[in-house]
Amino acid sequence: MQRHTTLGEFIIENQKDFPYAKGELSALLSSIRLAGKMVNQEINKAGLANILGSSGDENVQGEQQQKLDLLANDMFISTLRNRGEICGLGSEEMEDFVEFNDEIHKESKYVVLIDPLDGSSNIDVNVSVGTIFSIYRRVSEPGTPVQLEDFLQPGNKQVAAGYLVYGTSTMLVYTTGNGVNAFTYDPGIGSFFLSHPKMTVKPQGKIYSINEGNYVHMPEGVKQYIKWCQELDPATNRPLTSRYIGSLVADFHRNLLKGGIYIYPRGTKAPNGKLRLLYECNPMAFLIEQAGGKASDGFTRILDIDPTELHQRVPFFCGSREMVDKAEEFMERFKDE
Ligand code: AHM
Ligand code: MG
Repeated sequence: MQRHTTLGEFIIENQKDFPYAKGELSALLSSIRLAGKMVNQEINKAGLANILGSSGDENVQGEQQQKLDLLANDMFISTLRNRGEICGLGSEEMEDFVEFNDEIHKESKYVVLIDPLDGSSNIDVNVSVGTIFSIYRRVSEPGTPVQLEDFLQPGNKQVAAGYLVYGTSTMLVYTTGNGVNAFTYDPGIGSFFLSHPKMTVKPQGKIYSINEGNYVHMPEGVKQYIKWCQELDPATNRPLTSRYIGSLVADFHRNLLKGGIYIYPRGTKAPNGKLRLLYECNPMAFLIEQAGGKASDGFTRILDIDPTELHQRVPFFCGSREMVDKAEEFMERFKDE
């Protein structure tokens, strides 16, 4: 019988990649796995459990919060609070970061940033959603209260990042800076198994993913890039294919597997686009670079941006390297229009 590696085994086996770590990062990844399983269970029965729909509240960014947004947020916070690996957490669903200051968190070295339920407008229609996470070592002294500066670190300082995609199957995909590995959940057994080791993204794919409903508000460089995608590719005699789910995790996951580019540009009404740097773009940028791809804001590498706010937004171009290069070429050429 073929031997399948579980996520738990994989995390332990790879602990040696962190010469300074004493197992806290491994334990933290295990806690994220646990919270992900709990969220997965809720999502699977969402249509039955009266947890679909809006909660009636808005988050700090003025977006409607879905009941499941809040449930997922609570599950991640309580799971991570119950264990001692982190000293604080920032989330899309909360204006300020939370500090974990009980005895067990006193010496914790890590902070987490999450989007607990990305693409949540897709839940009610049974379309894939996800959870995105990003992990940093704190820069302030352990034993003192966690600070905003612990969260406002550039993406190139992430020690790990990943996502769960709750799709036709549930998967956990993560990197600790040593390649990207993906694990598929077997609900019968209750474990994630390594299904996609050492993932790489094609340098050039056939898919472009962008909300074209925003076309008239897009920068000229993006409009011109879309036109370029729609021209016939001499190799295939077809234009590129447009695919847009509206869940970043699901669009990213498909493009990672098949090759493609995801773009959420700035618009006339959204000068920095929609996506948030710290818990959406940075983790995805870390993953795509680890898979051999590229992520930028159209001009600058995402991972080199110095954040100034917890919920900072940034235009996002992410995916196959040559496709992002080409999109940047158009951005540069039309930057004054
Ligand atoms: P969310 O975190 O509130 O769900 O918002 C982020 C989502 C992304 O998953 C997705 O790519 C994007 O918003 C879709 O936005 P739009 O509907 O404007 O295309
Ligand atoms: Mg999101």
